Amino acid sequence: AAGLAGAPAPFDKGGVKIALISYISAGDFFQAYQAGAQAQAKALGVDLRIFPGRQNAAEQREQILQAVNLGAQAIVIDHGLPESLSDVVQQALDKGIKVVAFDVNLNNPKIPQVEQSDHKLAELALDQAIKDNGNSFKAGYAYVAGFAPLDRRNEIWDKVKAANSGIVETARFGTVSDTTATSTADQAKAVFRANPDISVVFAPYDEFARGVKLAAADLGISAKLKIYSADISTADIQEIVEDGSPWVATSATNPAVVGAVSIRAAALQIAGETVPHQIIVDPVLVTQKQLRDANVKTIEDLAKKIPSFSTSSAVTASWIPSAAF
Ligand code: SR1
Repeated sequence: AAGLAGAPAPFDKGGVKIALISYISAGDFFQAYQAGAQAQAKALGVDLRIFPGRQNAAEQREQILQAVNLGAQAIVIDHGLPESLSDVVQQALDKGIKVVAFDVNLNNPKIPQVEQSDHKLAELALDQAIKDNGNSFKAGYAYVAGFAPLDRRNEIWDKVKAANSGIVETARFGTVSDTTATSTADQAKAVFRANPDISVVFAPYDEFARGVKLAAADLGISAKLKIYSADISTADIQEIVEDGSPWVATSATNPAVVGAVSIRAAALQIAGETVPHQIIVDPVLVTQKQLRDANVKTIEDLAKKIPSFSTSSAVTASWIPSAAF
């Protein structure tokens, strides 16, 4: 494999292998995250092996062992259940393999943690919800405990409810699976039928928001509902700007940037450089009005309007070429 001119060893000679092991692969966020990781790996001349996730903890453990056996110099772990990972991750570390965690708390000082500033992400969406609806409304809340980003967003939801006694969480629902949006839609329909006074839904994962939007459309209640979410993709933008869409705001990073940052954190460690323990990619708030007013139809259009959306200064080095995506 060709080396990268001017880069430190082993990148100068090429042939570096990194494994990306996901817990979830379905959905726009995870596909864009993987595409960003792949683009950054290509720019670095890295052989990136992507192990698709199927929400299966046993399979993810097995994949970590496979990555160790195939000679990966670093492993990026994208989501997962910490309790099922710590021993196999320790085996990788013991063999000198570098590990990076994205959105899974592996609680190990040797493992840098990449996240999207989930607190800020939830704050941006909920500030907008209060701006639009005041601080007294009945809310539906889509949440599944045990996923680090959702748990961090939940901390802010709890704070907002505690600070605003008029915001009442009337129902909580949500499913994370290979059919998150449609399963969440089925749950949301039952929730809306039982609680016709819900006017706001906080759905801080785009697959949840799609499910809630689908349920509202099926029940014919889109006009009396407002959905606030996290994440963004081209398909999400189309659903947000559509006539009569109740999905009025989302706060998001560019997942491709987060993927690229994860690979850079792995590459820097392989090169023997120091990486901060916590690596944060900041989100921005995107409203339906902004998208409609600026005629934004795709992620690429959005990146042109908000240049900071396509880059992150986290974990860079002069020898690391930028990723093209
Ligand atoms: C089930 S966890 C889903 C979240 O992971 C990433 O942090 C995305 O932002 C998504 O909302």
